[in-house]
Amino acid sequence: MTDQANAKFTPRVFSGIQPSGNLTLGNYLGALKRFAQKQDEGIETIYCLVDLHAITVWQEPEALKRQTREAAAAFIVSGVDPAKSILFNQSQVSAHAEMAWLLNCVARIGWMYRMTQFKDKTQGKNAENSSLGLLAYPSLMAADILTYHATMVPVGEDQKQHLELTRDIAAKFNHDYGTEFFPIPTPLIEGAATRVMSLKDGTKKMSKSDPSDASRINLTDSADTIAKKFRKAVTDPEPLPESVDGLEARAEARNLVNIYAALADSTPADVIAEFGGKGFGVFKPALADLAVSKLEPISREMARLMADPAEIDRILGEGAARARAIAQPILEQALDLMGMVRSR
Ligand code: AQP
Repeated sequence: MTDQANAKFTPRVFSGIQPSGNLTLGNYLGALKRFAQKQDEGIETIYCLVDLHAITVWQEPEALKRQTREAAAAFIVSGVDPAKSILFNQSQVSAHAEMAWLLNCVARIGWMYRMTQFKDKTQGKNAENSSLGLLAYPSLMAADILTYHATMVPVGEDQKQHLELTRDIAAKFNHDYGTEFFPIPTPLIEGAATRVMSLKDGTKKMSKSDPSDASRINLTDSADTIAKKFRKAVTDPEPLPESVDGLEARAEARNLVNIYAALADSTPADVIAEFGGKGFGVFKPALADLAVSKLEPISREMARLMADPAEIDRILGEGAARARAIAQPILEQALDLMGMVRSR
């Protein structure tokens, strides 16, 4: 089935974030900010805190609860309105885990071993000793998306391979059961900051689980910390180039320019037009000021929402009930198609 065949499905956006730590500027620019934009385009939007994915690596239980509520607060502060979008945590809708099992029986083990995220996360360690869940992570992600018949998935560049796998799993299910039951979802990888890189190493993505806190901007960082982290960001000694092409071989400089462009809702060319020829002594403070002006209200508002965890839990519970109403009938149909007796 081609993407065109998705025409028979209601346009629907699904995406998720792992509550596996402090959300970063990468999560904000690559995902959260765009989630709110999609909602405001009037498309049906479903957003999920994927706590079942988070436990594929060890999570301290109390910390996981706090991080889940904090991530929910980050969604809301970034413009995801729980009255317009469905916002919930994955473990409250059991259809995700059930659909993941069905898809585990469709997907092939070799597909999982080929995933670069699995390779990255088990690098230097014994892959055999990682959780079975970490290997099956992409299959659960496919279940998240397909259980809602989502047609569009806004993600950062790092999730592209997992999205391709989701498409392969959907196509194999459709082929094996002679049906056009699942849409073939389209990844939406757009904007200047689809891959925000570490502030310490321009070849590594900014990640909430990086052992170095200095490598990332957390959404909960204070203004002083944000300014200090940008000041200390690794760069080369050259001034910024006069054209975007000059950023090609300069990963760290390119990263900071992309971050500036994404925060300012402009383009790298606009940033170069303003700062080309200037040194980092000028550019870094300007970037820090811009980042603080955008992120400080977010961290302040997140702290305010976190003061009322019961209200966050209520929002997530309400979102889960709405999500269940969509997911359960689709799961039932998938079970039926696969030959499971359904008592009515
Ligand atoms: N550095 C990034 N630049 C752009 N987008 C990013 N995303 C993550 N990091 C960047 C996007 O955020 C969404 C949620 O990602 P996730 O938290 O589910 O998992 P991840 O991609 O594995 O992010 P992390 O921060 O690296 O988490 P950990 O360290 O726990 O594995 C996705 O759309 C992702 O593309």
